[in-house]
Amino acid sequence: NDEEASAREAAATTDTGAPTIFDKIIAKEIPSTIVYEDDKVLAFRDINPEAPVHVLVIPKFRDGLTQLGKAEARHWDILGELLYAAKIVAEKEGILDGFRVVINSGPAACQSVYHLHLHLLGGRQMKWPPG
Ligand code: IU
Repeated sequence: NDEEASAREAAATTDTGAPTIFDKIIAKEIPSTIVYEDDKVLAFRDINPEAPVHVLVIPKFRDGLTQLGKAEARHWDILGELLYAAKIVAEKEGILDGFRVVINSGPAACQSVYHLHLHLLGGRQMKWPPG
């Protein structure tokens, strides 16, 4: 079915370390709906939202951090910044009563863009477990 096909397609994307479309979004060469920005972090609305609020929170500097599975100790600060930015966005979006943060890391998790990003999802009742 369609869902399985898109999961396979996503899983087929590989981590080459090459620049991604998110670099163009950071550079504002591609438009996005930005909901939060500071010197280290950018948060923008997902083009294919899975919930009323679906925001991607990404580091502005990738520094080898294509996926969480490649994190090193030097990334501690940015990892904390991303999570805290998610809370700031959740507050701005009015979903502090309940929201979900997801990081897909690697093909088995269907990561499709190899620039670390955190999904902030909310605005509806979330289900558990995820697929
Ligand atoms: P994933 O965790 O790598 O699967 O998530 C990538 C997300 O990036 C996915 O939800 C896409 O809808 C989203 N996205 C986007 O918002 N803008 C884009 O130009 C592209 C993907 I390509």
